[in-house]
Amino acid sequence: MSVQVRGRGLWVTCLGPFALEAALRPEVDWVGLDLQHGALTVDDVAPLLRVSQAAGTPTLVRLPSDDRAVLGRVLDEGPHGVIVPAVESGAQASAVVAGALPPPRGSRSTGLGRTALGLPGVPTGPLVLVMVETAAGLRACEEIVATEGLDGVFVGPYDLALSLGAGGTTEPEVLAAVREVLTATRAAGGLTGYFAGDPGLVALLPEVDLLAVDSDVAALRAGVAARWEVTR
Ligand code: 3PY
Ligand code: MG
Repeated sequence: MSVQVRGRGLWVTCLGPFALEAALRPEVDWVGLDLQHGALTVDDVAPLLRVSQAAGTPTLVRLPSDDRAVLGRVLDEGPHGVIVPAVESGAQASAVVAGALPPPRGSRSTGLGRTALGLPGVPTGPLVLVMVETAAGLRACEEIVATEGLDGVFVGPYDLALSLGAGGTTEPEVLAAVREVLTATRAAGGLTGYFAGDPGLVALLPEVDLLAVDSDVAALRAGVAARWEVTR
């Protein structure tokens, strides 16, 4: 069973299961568990998936790197998809797909994990997404989006801005680069997405399939600030 994951997502970097349960309001369409930055580790994935899957909220996991051992471990837990950071060539994207899919499409090993239990709400056909977020990834964008078996591309505007030597994500050069990746991805039939973290950025970019609105930490701080402001 592969799944539809679309809409506005919450990027989770530090929440435990109870806090995630509290954060999963109806307007949160999907969750991104971030294993690259923040406080989560691979051991946090299964307890957090239990919460999000009980709530019926599709959940993607952003991996720390393209390490296929970690990729396999995370996929065994049954997320709705994975996002592999900083992919810079078609060959690297193909290797990610091969590591994510079992034979005959790939070479991922099988074993007893949550996916093997046939649990309701646990997908067996996860999405495979890669991130374009460097100048090299941008140059290789056409070959990356053409990768057989790849479901889409998620843009990292913050790393992309750093890699392009730009002052911030809303600089014209960065916006043009993000638009270029989104356009190429859509033309290849893939899912498009990016991490926003700034409503100003969302206003300047086209609509995408997967919009990571902001992180749990940012939402927590904004919530505290708003509550304290009204009692000033
Ligand atoms: C980036 O913008 O570089 C990201 O990876 C967002 O998560
Ligand atoms: Mg990044």
